[in-house]
Amino acid sequence: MISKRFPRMTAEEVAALVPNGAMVGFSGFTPAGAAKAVPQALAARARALRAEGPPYSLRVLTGASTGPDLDDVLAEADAISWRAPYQASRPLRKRINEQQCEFLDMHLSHLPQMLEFGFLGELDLAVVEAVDVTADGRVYLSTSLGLSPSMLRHAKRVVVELNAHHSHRLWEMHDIKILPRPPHRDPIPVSHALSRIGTPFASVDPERIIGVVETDAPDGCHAFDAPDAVSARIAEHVVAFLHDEMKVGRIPPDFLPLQAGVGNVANAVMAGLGAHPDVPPFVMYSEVFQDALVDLLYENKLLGASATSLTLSEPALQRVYADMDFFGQRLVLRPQELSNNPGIIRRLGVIAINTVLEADVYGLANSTHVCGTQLMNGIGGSGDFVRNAYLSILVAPSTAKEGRVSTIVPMVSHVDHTEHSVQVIVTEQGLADLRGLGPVERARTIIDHCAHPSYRDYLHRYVREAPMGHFRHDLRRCFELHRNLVETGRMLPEE
Ligand code: 0RQ
Repeated sequence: MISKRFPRMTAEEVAALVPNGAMVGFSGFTPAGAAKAVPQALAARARALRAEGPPYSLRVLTGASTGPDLDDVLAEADAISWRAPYQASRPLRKRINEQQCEFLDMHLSHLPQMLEFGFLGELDLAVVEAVDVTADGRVYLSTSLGLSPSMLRHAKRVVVELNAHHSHRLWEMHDIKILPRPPHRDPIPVSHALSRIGTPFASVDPERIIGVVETDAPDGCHAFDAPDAVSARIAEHVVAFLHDEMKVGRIPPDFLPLQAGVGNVANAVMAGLGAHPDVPPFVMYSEVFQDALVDLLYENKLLGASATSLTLSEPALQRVYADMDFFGQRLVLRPQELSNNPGIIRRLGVIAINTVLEADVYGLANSTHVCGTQLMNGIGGSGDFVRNAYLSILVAPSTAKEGRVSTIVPMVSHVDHTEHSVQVIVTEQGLADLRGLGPVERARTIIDHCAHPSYRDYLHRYVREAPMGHFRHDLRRCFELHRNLVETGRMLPEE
């Protein structure tokens, strides 16, 4: 029952209460469950104030990336001076790369604890989307949990955006627990992807709720394109590898939980695994639940999934809402500290599949910065999973920008994942199984199996001619390809 205790406010009334320089936390993990009305009103306020003269910008915290109604509008109004922990917005990215906005690129599982202990300063206001809020401060969140339970606990003031668009039965998927502070943490009793250990609602001190803003708006998550030839080929390699691993007993007959990053390749891999007749039904322990998984659940190929957000296109979300008796039991949404928890990922033996921008011939990988300087999105949850998975698989097309860029390079220009965490690299060219290989064999395997044929000679020559060492690297030439790209727009001259 939506409580009458809290005053109804307009988004503009809320925005008028937020001072320049405030730290504002918004719900949202991908566009799913993102606050929608207040960010737009804040952007309008920033524009209006700027026209009069005084500066106006905010420190913005969320669970992960958000939708166009949040990061895009605030960035376009130049209203973000500081942002964490992840973003995927073109206008915001531009401002970050032009140093108009500070960006903290963080492991998503770390964020709740950092907020708890005040590493990031005080949270002045939390604006959280929900489907219901009770007089005693129970907040029934919407399509993502992310950082919201922690923000509700720590924010000095809270505004609830009540979005009538969502199903009132979403709570059936929610499992919310905030971990006690270290050193008083017992083992987290999640022993299966679908274990439930908490409550279906988040809690807030009702005294801190200053108002409720009513909305009726979809999340606006995009549907994925049908897999292109490159994604489909990458998916084929991954699926064949996992199937072979099962045949030789390195994956048990009832399989292991899977995590797949966001994007077309991940979607294609999931569809490919689902279609393989010899891959048994499996569960997911992941971060986002996306479109391809809805059909897999109906086909009983996917037995259930743990995530922190329902990142579904509107038609897929409506299918879920129309059949909550079915989906409510098979999906568990958790706060990001638990969906991405390193201990649970290790305990369950998760197989993690994540996309990177580039990997080097030794298996270090860059997910975040083009040529070491230009932020793309951020590390997101990939580090939580890559570091702690039972099998960590990195995928990428072998080239980008119509072949002008090789994604296999002598040395990565920014390091997000080290060779210690990465077991398998896959491009459409093939799969490099790096387990048990030292640096020399790693380089040979990655170049021969993953690099595009037009870059293989260069890469082999680089390794052969580099000074001897445990790793062979030529410090004068290791970024030659990147330098060429910056200076000429391509890594190698046209043949
Ligand atoms: O450029 O946008 O101009 O077309 O990078 O590349 O191939 O479309 O791939 O959308 O899957 O994104 C790593 C960014 C891949 C993503 C990354 C250019 C390319 C294109 C995008 P355009 P694609 P995707 C958990 C998992 C980190 C977070 C993560 C990501 C654009 O997967 O952000 O894993 N990962 N989260 O042309 C120059 C290269 C390039 C390059 C690609 N080597 N050099 N440009 N591009 N490789 C989920 C969450 O945490 C929410």
